[in-house]
Amino acid sequence: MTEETLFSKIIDKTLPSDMVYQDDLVTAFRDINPAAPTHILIVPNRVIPTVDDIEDSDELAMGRMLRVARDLARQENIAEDGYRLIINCRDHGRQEVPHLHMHLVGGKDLGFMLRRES
Ligand code: DGP
Repeated sequence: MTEETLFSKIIDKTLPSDMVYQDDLVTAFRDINPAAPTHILIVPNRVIPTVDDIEDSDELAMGRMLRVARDLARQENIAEDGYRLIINCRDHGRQEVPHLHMHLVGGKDLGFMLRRES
């Protein structure tokens, strides 16, 4: 049996969320602690802990995540101004929830992505 995660409970609706999209492969819901006016998490329905755990057979779901991000950005009216898609991986990436997820963040100027080392 696949291990349950916080996000798999949101996917199967055991836990409540502000869900904005769901299909056979992916689910999207608003982040509980938004960093911008639009902050949506797009997750595969299958529990994939990190990017490093993606299998070849997940390719369709990974593509679906991007397609859904494009559509949700349009729905949220942030597509024209632009937005950022972020996937954190493990400790150095500061991944908190061990169920792969893509942040769709926008609705304001997000500044530079990372501080340069020099
Ligand atoms: P990351 O650091 O990339 O693992 O981001 C995890 C995100 O998950 C963080 O922005 C907050 C969000 N989050 C954590 N718990 C919940 C929850 O119970 N519901 C929702 N909607 N979002 C959550």
